[in-house]
Amino acid sequence: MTILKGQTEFLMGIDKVDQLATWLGEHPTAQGVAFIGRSNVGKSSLINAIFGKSTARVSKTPGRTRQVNVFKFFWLPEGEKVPKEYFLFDVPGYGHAEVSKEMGKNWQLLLDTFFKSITGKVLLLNLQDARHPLQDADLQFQDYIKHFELETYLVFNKVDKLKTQSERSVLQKQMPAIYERNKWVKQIYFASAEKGNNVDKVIDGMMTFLLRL
Ligand SMILES: Nc1nc2c(ncn2[C@@H]2O[C@H](COP(=O)(O)OP(=O)(O)OP(=O)(O)O)[C@@H](O)[C@H]2O)c(=O)[nH]1
Ligand SMILES: [Mg+2]
Repeated sequence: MTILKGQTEFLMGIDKVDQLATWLGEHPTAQGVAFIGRSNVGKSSLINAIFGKSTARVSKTPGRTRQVNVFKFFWLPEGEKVPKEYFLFDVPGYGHAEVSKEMGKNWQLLLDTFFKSITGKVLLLNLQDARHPLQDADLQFQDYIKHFELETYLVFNKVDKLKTQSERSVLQKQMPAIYERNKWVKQIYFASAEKGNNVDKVIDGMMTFLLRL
């Protein structure tokens, strides 16, 4: 069971609500995965770790790409000869303090359009920063996204940045609250897109979801 790395294809970046609605209307049965999370949390990095180097652009300037990026990826289930085709969505998230009100409104409409139309056939991978779990923007996003009843996995990324014992124990202490607050999500991972920790586990989780479709 493998994702055919290096064969993931960028299709388009969509920043207009009409265009997104049209695309979704033309792909009513789109299956796949969507990555969403605060700007700079490591969505593109995790996508690259899973789908092959330089699939998505990794930026050091947060919040530049305010569009839903659509990719196509291929996956060869065990025992099959022909790869299956799925969609991958890189959705640069919420928490851009610096954007204008107008841009913010358009963005909210894009998100509404997207989450309303993707069916139970798209798995949501919500990334958060392992150093700062349960931030306001993340909690607000979760309160919003819960209502769409999409299957959601939570990935706490950048665990490699927890270098000292005391940094790690801060996270340990928050564990009960993290699990309590996130009872509604299907899986919780602690990973590093950069160093590779638990990326294989995230891939396994994705596969389990796709196999069930
Ligand atoms: N140490 C460490 N750095 C990471 C990790 N994941 C991402 N980064 C770094 O964090 C920065 C942002 O990563 P991106 O993958 O561009 O983040 P993004 O969520 O796609 O950001 P936007 O596209 O702006 O929403 C880059 O400098 C990455 O190298 C990680 O697991 N560990
Ligand atoms: Mg990105």
